[in-house]
Amino acid sequence: KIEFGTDYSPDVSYHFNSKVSEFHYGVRHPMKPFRLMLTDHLVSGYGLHNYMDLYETRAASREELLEFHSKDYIDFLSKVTPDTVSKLPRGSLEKFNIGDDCPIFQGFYDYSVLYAGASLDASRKLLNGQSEIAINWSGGLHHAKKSSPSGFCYVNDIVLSIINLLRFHPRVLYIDIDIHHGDGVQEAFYTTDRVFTVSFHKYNGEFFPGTGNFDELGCSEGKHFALNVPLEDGIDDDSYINLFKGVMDPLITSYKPTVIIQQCGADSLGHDRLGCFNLNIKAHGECVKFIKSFGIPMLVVGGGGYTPRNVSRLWTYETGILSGMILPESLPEDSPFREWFGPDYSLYPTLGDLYENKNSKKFLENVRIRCLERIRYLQG
Ligand code: VJV
Ligand code: CA
Ligand code: ZN
Repeated sequence: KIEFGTDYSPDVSYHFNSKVSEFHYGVRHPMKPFRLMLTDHLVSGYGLHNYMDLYETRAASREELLEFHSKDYIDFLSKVTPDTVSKLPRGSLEKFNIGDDCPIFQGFYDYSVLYAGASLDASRKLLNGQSEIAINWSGGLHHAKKSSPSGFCYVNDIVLSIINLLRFHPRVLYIDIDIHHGDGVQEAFYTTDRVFTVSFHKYNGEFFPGTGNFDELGCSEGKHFALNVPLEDGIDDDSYINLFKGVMDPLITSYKPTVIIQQCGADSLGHDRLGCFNLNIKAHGECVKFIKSFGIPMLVVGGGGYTPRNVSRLWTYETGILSGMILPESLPEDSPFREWFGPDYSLYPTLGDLYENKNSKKFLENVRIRCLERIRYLQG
């Protein structure tokens, strides 16, 4: 049933370790690593595993984490457990921002080094030319800082991979379509022109993490090498795609990145438990397809996404796009967890009908024009 597309790519690697999907942030916590298990079952149910190079990933080493994170912080992360966390001296939880968003759950360090190891493995495949596209759906944890966790993210696999790619790549482009601002990645490369960061996100000054206004554009050497695209609730497929292509096309043409990292947070889909956009799976996927069409080596990571059945549909659909395989709309019949996908059993059910679109045509046109003015600075 699965067919070769005209853009079938033989050099796609898929990096996963099913152990990451077995961790729990806590019963009512919105981040569910189990969504990665659902995704992997759909990907293999469609037979996509036969058209990619599969790698079971290993844990990132302490030395690799120290390329970005501070020694203090990694010492703390590697030692603290749910049993010891309650016995820590007052102030140390505050110091490291431990709380409801980033709980110390059983095995959280093993979980963190596994998703980071997968992104590092993926970046290595791109560096040595064995892959044109490398995929790690367990990565994309864009909020983690040098010395603190933030927004469900403990270590920043994206920053670590970019640091690795910078060993041989002169210009790295980071694209973030999670509904939240990619603050950790932006901050890490705010003063360099060798990494261009762009994030599309909901912004009103309050929505987590509170940053990502248009006026954050980088500083010193990095001035004009950060771009923020703040959006209102309820953006729909056509508005998002038009804006995304209208900005990314001139940006890629001017910046000429030698490698691209795309963060594909699924919380920008309609019906997400934390999000408030109206995107359908095909529209989100269209953004990935568009970036792929430039033919630049790509590292593709996951990120947010809090309605597990739709997260797994999206990342399966995008795995199809990236490998250049065409997937039938009806989900594989003999797949475990099939009951999660009823009553439609479709790869792309309608999701974009929940919120009123608060982004007027005028507002979006203004955002687009202001982005283009910024991009013009790149040509000097
Ligand atoms: O808005 C916040 C911060 C608070 C303080 C902590 N409380 C729990 C929530 C409000 C101000 N945090 C956000 C973090 C979003 C992280 C997104 C991560 C990504 O998608 O960009 C990348 C992976 C937030 N929004 C919703 C929640 N936290 C939330 C956290 C919970 C929860 C319900 C909602 C934590 C535990 C439990 N319920 C049981
Ligand atoms: Ca974003
Ligand atoms: Zn998010």
